[in-house]
Amino acid sequence: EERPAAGAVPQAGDASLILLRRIGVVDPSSLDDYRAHGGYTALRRAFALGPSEVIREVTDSGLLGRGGAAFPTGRKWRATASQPDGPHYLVCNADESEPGTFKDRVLMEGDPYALVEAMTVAAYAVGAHKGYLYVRGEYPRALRRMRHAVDCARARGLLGDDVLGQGYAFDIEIRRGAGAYICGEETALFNSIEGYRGEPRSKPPFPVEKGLFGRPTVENNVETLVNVLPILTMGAPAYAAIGTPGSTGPKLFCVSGTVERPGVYELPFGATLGELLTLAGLRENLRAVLLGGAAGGFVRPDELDVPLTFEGTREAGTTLGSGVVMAFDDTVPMPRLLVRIAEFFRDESCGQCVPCRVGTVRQEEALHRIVERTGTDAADDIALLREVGRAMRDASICGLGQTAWNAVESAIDRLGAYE
Ligand code: L3W
Ligand code: SF4
Repeated sequence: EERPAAGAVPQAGDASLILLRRIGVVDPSSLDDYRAHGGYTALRRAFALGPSEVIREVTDSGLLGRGGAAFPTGRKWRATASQPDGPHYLVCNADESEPGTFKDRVLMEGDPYALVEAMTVAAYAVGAHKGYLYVRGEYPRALRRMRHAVDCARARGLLGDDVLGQGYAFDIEIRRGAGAYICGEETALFNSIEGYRGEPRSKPPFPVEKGLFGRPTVENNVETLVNVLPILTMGAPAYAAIGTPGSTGPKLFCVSGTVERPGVYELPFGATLGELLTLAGLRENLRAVLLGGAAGGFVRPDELDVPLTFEGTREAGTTLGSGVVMAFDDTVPMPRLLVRIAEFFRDESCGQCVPCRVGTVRQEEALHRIVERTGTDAADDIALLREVGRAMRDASICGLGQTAWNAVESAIDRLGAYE
């Protein structure tokens, strides 16, 4: 089996890495190699602590969800574990589809047993005996490696009726997505697993109460779960000392666009955008950086000192999202780029609610008109974009519609995209 795509992890082999430390180092097909590189020490510690103490460690670590919304993981686990009526489920969201996001692919391709172990820890903590891993359909290599890892773990008693001989039953079923961005929304993902159309449900009730098959469910992103391993092996205080008080631990950043060395980078929270881009080989004539993906926002070249934390990017008027950092130099035509983002949202809207179904079409039309008029008087269309954008943000059912205007708005207000 091949190693991860060349160049996917420019820091590969760096001993100071935490989340990426085994990537490009271990043989991703070998359970023995995983164990030889520290695998399964976290699960042993989890069994020694017991479920409630595992949740306490995760809470004390300050871990926030890495899928984009930064919800406290410990709170989510505690809320699920405290639901009296089971069965409880664990779902790992590996439907990584945000444009410019490719960190979970690298984790699954390069260190698949880490995710199997992390899912087992999470399931044990919340009392789930069944876990689903929902892998993006366009990730065939990740899917293959995860399937192999799950099968080997089961064959060696690390999944199944008696995990590690500790009397705890847990198994993982892998599901493959079929190409819809919206199935990464947590409740659309439940519908997809249950065999229904991938349409988001209204929240509340939150999945911690009524999730998969209407049962208490923890759904976490791949990177979120993988963080639980160092939290258990190094202990919550040591983990929480990494990063900033508001954003603890290490973070993966997906750097793409006009840089010399695109790829997945690991840095502690709090490094600045400029530091990250310097590592990735910033080119001259930088025009803008998109943070947080299509649902995120742009920052200007004079804002590279923004700290890469959830709170720092929020203060700067954007979002860290799932860790997308897309650089654009001045050869990239910004109005065309915005049309492309609008096309994406129009295409991926599930159509269930009017603000998003109609709003994403109107947004794309207005942006097309602006491009076709090659810059002459765009004021009316910009006013329309603001009105439609407000309606989408306020009235859409889910994050797709609520964020579909973010990047366009920031390009207009911060970059002066049509001036
Ligand atoms: C219990 C409460 N649980 C919230 C849970 C909720 C969910 C999590 C976050 O994602 C982001 C957006 C983009 N009791 C709770 C509760 N929860 N209140 O916390 O919930 P929420 O609603 O804030 O966000 P969300 O809809 O899960 C929206 C990002 O996702 N995005 C795309 C991401 C793409 C990727 C990828 O490709 N890997 O992640 C698009 O919008 O950043 O901020 O679990 O149940 N009171
Ligand atoms: Fe579907 Fe868009 Fe409504 Fe979300 S906001 S439920 S994607 S139509």
